[in-house]
Amino acid sequence: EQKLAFIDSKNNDASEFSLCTKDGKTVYTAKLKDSVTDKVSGQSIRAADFSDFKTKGKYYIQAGSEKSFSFEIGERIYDEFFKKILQYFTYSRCGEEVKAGAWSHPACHTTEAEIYGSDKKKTVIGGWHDAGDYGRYVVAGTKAVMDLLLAYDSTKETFQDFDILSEVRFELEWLLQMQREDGAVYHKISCYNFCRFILPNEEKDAIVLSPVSTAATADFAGCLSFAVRFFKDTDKAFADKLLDAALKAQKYLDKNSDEYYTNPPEITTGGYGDHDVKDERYFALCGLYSATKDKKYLKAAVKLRKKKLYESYFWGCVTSYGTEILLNYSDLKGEDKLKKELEKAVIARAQALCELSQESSYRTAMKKVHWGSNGYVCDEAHILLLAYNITNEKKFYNAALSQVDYVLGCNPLNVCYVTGLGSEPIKKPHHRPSGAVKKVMPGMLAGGPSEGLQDEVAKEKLKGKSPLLCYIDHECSFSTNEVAIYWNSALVCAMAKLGLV
Ligand code: G3I
Ligand code: 9MR
Ligand code: ZN
Repeated sequence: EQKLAFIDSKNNDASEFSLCTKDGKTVYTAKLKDSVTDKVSGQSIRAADFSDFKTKGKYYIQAGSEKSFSFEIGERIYDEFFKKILQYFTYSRCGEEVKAGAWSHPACHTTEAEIYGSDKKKTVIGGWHDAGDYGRYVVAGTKAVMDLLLAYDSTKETFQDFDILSEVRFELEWLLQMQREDGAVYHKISCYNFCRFILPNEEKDAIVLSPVSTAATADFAGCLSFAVRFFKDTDKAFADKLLDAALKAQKYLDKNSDEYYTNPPEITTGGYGDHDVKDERYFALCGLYSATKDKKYLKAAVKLRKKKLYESYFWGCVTSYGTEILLNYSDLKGEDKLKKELEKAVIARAQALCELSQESSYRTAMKKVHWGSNGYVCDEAHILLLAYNITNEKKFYNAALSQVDYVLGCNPLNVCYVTGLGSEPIKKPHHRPSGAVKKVMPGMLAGGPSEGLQDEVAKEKLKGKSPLLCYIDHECSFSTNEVAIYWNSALVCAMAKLGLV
């Protein structure tokens, strides 16, 4: 297994490094790799490669006068850590009492929701709160469900002591309530505005169902049709409900042109706007083909591909959920040309990511560092692992591993971006339950650096810094220090597919 550490050669002219046991005994020495300088870190970094050292134990790296945090080499070292990352979903449940230690609260958001633009109301209960806020967004929730189902399917034994299918079902039961009678899906449900840093049951403002959107309706169709396979043997009635809802959503999509979501003036919670929904429509068709084997969906999906879809798992560009469904969960007998085209597209994207990672000082696979960059690199790891699954080429696996290493500590700030874990844990995430009780909930992946400086604190404190340094552990920096269910789910998926858990 690849094992790398990173030394900033600006402050350290050592040419070699040592691996030392806790009591200071050197067990391995090697030369440092040549330095690499890139745009995102702006630093000149040398890698310490100790991949061929295999003895289990606790160690630290010494290079010149610099000493790393201690770390462990061994089997299943992430198990406890992984449980906390999964627990975040259960602790984020809306609409029911949550027993979560310091973050426990009675049921929240159980009042009827107003349907925006009408005088009607609808009761919609459940689902996970999105992130540091208490909104529930279909685009975000369906991504999180897809990541968790794909993680579960890649290493079922990993989830022996966490009932991931029940957790996912909790979100699916909520999603089913987000569908309008005509098959369209409401974009989100939230209060009209973000609340202060209070516990969710203390948010008593009116709740509103926002207008429907093509992105939400298509993500809904793709996600629910894919979920059918996980429930059809254990609860056929529920699986049928999922499929019926997905088919109804697809009928709406077939009959209606694109409806892009933007917040009406009275609603100021999160947007998840998206003005290119070809990828969502493609994802929906792939899910329905997989669930029904009806070639009309495959034909329509192939037609959409001709518009040059970009392989990605990002919340705003979900092509690869569709591609992965076709490659790994669909009957492609007699479709060799299509299969080759899909594989070629995935491998081309992964090859570019591999090269980008090799040229990056911390092996990160990103040119720009946007809001949610930590979730983004985990999504890129997912593409690399899909390519590894196709080609069995270790370079894809290693590049994916580097993305997880980066969010867990191999970064210019030497910080583990998951709350409550690592040698220097995050102290002030933008997360209302943690802020309300003044205790940080563990297991949440922070969004991480964002060069756009899109909150007041970032503007004030991070101006002029290199992109990977544009992070601040400050409760008000929502553009760098918020947490989100679909960043956690992307990390769960990458770690599971890497076989780390
Ligand atoms: O894609 C463009 C890129 O082409 C352009 O170069 C760049 C310039 O800054 O912007 C990019 O768009 C960014 C977009 O995310 C896609 O990455 C926007 O700047 C950026 O503002 C946008 O951030 C989103 C943020 O909401 C604000 O809309 C995050 O992805 C998204 O994760 C975040 O989601 C919020 C919810 O709204 C509310 N709940 C919390 C959640 C997490 O913070
Ligand atoms: O808490 C909100 C966070 O979930 C969103 O991602 C972010 C951007 O939409 O907005 C946060 O809410 C802030 C609002 O945008 C501006 N006033 C302060 C709010 C709390 O930080
Ligand atoms: Zn709630």
